[in-house]
Amino acid sequence: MNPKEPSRRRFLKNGAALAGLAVGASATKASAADAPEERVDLLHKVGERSHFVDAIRRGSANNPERRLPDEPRNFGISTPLQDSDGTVTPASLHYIVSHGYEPPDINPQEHRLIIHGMVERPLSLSMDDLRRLPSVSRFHFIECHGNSTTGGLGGAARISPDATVQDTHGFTSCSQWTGVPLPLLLKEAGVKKGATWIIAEGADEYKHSKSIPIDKALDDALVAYAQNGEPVRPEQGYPLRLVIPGWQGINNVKWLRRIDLVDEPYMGMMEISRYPRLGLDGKSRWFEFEMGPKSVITRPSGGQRLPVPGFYEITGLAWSGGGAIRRVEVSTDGGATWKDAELQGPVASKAHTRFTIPWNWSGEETTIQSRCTDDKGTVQPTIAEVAKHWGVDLDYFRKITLIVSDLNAIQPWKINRDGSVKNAIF
Ligand SMILES: Nc1nc2c(c(=O)[nH]1)N[C@H]1C(S)=C(S)[C@@H](COP(=O)(O)O)O[C@H]1N2
Ligand SMILES: [Mo]
Repeated sequence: MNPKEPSRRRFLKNGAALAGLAVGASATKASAADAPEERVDLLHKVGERSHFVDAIRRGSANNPERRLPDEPRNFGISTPLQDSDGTVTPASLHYIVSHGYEPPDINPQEHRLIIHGMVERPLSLSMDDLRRLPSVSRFHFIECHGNSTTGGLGGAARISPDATVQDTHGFTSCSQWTGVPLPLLLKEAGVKKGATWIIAEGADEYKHSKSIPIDKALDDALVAYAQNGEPVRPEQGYPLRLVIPGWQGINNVKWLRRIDLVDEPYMGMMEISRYPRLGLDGKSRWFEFEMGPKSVITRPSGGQRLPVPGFYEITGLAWSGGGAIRRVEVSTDGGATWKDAELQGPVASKAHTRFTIPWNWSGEETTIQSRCTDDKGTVQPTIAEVAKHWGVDLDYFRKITLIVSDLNAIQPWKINRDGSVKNAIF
């Protein structure tokens, strides 16, 4: 180290290193050595995380007024993004939106994917059939378009000053998905002239279905049987799910059992009841698909506390349905100036992208935020810019109780003098 430039290499000042050590040393809990023999044998077969790790998914309560009569539980369950590193979400922490239903218990030996409708050769494929076909593995985020919106998912928690990044942005996760490209399957079936939509249907209790334009199905859609190197988890659609990269989460049909080729959208229950975006003019926007560029700082973020002034790495995630993330800028002075963050490679298209930037916190009150730009050159807007674009005032976002879908506004976090971090979206 060059002694003339000590600050460039010495990050931890003001005793932060020792404070951190003290926390680790005080934690004493049972260790694996105490475990009975059978448990050790089991752990050798299938591992589990350390019992010191406490990151958990959280349920977001349904708005009782909008709850369907037979919807039993939480509308959605969110990912603890504040505890995330890198870009892959552990399957056990992937967010869940199953509209309150539990996953069906599907025997893969009996499961079939049927492709029919406007095709030359209808197909009925077993899981073994699918595994014999050429496969691809791709990193893609899935995101409910109610994520990071006001109203709807997260509800009041999303706009509360005490919101965590799990409350504000926990309805997105990213996995490496492995499976068969849907264009390959559709070619096998032979798409008939005039087929313009596919209707994908799941095997869940209410038979989730979604209308998807055939051009997207023939572009980069994927029929996935694996997630992060293991079979897709039950909550994510075991044994088979559709992955529609970069589009609203609702399109990624889980427990996929049927693809019907048709010449018009079918107006499935969820796509017409819950998911259209209601404007102030009383008109609904239907069939919006692509998720816009979005980024959020995950550390430091809402609910966390900076113990002392000094060095911190600011880190977060950026993603876009429009392609790869090209740039992330971070402001640590309330939006007055912006600096380019570093993107941790490799940067995948339509996938979470990790960004980092070094920061020295002076101990003064300030606001930190990130904004991203995607391949198409689209820049993430502020909430004021979104309001202007939609022709609404900011009160609209505060008062709305329905899902305001596709809100990709910049997320500011306020740092108080005592080091506490608060949601500063308003
Ligand atoms: N079969 C089925 N597929 C479904 C759903 C569902 O309820 N049933 N929910 C959709 C919605 S709205 C979202 S946001 C994503 C959530 O995927 P995840 O639960 O794996 O995170 O799945 C979609 N696919
Ligand atoms: Mo969703």
